[in-house]
Amino acid sequence: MDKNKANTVLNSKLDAVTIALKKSIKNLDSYTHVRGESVYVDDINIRQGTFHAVVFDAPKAHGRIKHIDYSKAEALNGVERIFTYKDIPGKNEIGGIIPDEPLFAEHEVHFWGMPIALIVAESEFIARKARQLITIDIEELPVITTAKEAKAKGSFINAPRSFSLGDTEKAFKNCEYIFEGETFSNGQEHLYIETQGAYAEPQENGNIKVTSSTQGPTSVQKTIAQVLGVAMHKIEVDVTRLGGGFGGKEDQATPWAVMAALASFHLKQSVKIILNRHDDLRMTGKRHPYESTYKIGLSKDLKILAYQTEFLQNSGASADLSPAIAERTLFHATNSYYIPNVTTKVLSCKTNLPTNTAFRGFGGPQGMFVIESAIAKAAHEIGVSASQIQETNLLEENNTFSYGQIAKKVEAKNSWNSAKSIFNIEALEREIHSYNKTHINFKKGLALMPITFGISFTNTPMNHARALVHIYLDGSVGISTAAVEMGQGVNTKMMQIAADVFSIPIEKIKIETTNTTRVANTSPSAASSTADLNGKATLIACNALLERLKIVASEALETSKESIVLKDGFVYHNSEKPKLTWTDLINKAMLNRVALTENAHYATPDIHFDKSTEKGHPFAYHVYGTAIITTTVDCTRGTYEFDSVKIVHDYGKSMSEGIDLGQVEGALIQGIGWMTMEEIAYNDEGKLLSNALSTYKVPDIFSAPKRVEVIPLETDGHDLAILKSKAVGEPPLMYGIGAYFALQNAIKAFNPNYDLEFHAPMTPEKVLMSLYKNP
Ligand code: LUZ
Ligand code: MOS
Repeated sequence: MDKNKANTVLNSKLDAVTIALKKSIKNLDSYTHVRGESVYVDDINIRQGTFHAVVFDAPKAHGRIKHIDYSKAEALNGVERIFTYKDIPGKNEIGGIIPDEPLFAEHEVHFWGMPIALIVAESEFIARKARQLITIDIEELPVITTAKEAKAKGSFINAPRSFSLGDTEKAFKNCEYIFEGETFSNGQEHLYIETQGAYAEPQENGNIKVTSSTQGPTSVQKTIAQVLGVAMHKIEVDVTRLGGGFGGKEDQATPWAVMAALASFHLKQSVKIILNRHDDLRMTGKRHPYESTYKIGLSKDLKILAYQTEFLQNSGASADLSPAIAERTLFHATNSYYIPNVTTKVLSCKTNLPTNTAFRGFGGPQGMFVIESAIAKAAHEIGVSASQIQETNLLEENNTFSYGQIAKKVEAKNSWNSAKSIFNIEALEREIHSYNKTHINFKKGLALMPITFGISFTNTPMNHARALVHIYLDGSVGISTAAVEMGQGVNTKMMQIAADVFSIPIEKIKIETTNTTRVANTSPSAASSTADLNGKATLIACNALLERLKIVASEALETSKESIVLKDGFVYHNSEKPKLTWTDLINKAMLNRVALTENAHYATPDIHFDKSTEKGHPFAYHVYGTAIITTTVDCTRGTYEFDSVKIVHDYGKSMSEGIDLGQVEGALIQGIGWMTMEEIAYNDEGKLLSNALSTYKVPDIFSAPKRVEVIPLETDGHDLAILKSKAVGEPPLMYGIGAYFALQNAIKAFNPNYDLEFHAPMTPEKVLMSLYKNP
């Protein structure tokens, strides 16, 4: 190579290094996405002879199975076999927290869409045809679709939970104002673009490899082993990436993978199952709808002295993650506010809906909607703006949360005040005021939405991760962790970490698939904690390798380890011109028989929680922020637009600004969708009516706010966040809650008789009714 060319190559490499460490890096998956080369489960090259499977599910929400006739379906040409609970060699049980969920219904069905059998055929088309030939006779039983009904009938998943702080009863006696009310927030469909699916391939000795679109490879592995009655080491689960998860694949990717594995186990053939959109919508659970009651008490100067709630969680037919989600509702019941006297209670109500599950925020948003409703109600009745009450009660340093954690490095007021000043709230309010004065058929509304979200799995034992890092002979690096890439950019963050530690171009780093044989016993990619947990493990592994390599370099250069610096692909000794490149160093290490592989474990320090007292320190840290949302309502039609959302968000010190901004924007719009337009509907028989994208509206670019501005809050981050870059996956979803209250304020500007209702989503239909409602 001539010198010029070498220099060009060197320069381009240095550029790459700089870009890796610059925070402006793109999600590196976007290149294959754009080229259509990213591989999802349905894109895997399948083996010859692979069978295709379709699920036969309950056509009623509750009943006893009297008879099922599979004979016509079995006789169809191309149908290989139909599997039911009778074919399960191990346990017909897939519940993760509580063992209350069969893989296949045995004698009763508990929701419309509950899996009963798996039809395996030469093609998906034939399997679907066969499904139509199955007849079933069900003796119907009473159907419960709402949490309230379930409560009335004593139908629960588990025992209620309750958090308390101070003395709520006594505090209410000292309140100037007390308000009580009811709220409802509906469920939400995950609508991951890639539907649920899995591909199982038999290996020698009865081992099975399963490729799954799951956030939790270990739960898939564990559950397959349990259902098949085999050891976990016989099951290998591999995940390349997901086309979205949003919590919908934290637990509910499991049944399909188990079914594929079960069929593969019996047939000794590969089996693939991909739910089509209709099947996915009907068979899988969603965000939990909540029916809640609140009582809020304030002093004359608007301090919230007491707050009491009862949350009724509509858990659906079985537990799944409902108990953990219920818990997070309690953790976030007071959002960004300090309330000295709190009593919150949550009941997980068992109904005949598909088992509801994790969804971005994990019960937190449901809890936060209730306190924001209570504040809006109080403000309306007292005749002040909600923001006055919000501002008066924002968390401060060393305040105690109802669960005993002392708030530290609190940014609630900082983000609130920053948002107000950066975005000139007075001017905004004046603008809206004068607009509303001069317009009759259009009204604008504004709301502020502060957020405080705790980072860590609330179940302390889940907060751990491992990373396996190999440096290959040529200096390239391969990293395996438990992190599942689902569009959130976690792989890019892992690459940045390694590129940063080794100071080599990001192109030298590869993130391997998430695989249970390389990284075992993992927690799911969830709780916004994936980059923190897996990133910390990666950091520890890379640093250990770096220390080892520095010794190799110091020996080669005959100097002390401390004077060695690896920078931009070179080994520097003091400030001398480098004699060794990164690759030379790796070669030297190899010749010296130094291990170029490291396996590291990370467990979040300092966290704990005692369920017997409901007190502890469950979160590594909190994420804060404040959004200002403005809307314009067309008061003739009830339709609306969001003019702007202006956010000051606490990223800590973002390590990947582009990726994190993408997370904030996506979460915000998902939150607005939940609060304003996504309306899940079941009929009284428990049949899903919003069963297609024609009847279930998700936000598109036209319903996105006209303007979204996100300003990073100036802070120094947190040591328990990866490279001080705080978790960003879930918290910004809750900015969307402000959309509900902005709409409500616009309605109030039009209809002075409007008596506030807290019943989300605030669809255009509901807006229209509210505009013309007289109590
Ligand atoms: N999943 C989980 C989560 O198992 N525990 C959690 O605390 C959690 N939080 C948010 C999202 N998923
Ligand atoms: Mo989750 S709601 O899978 O972080």
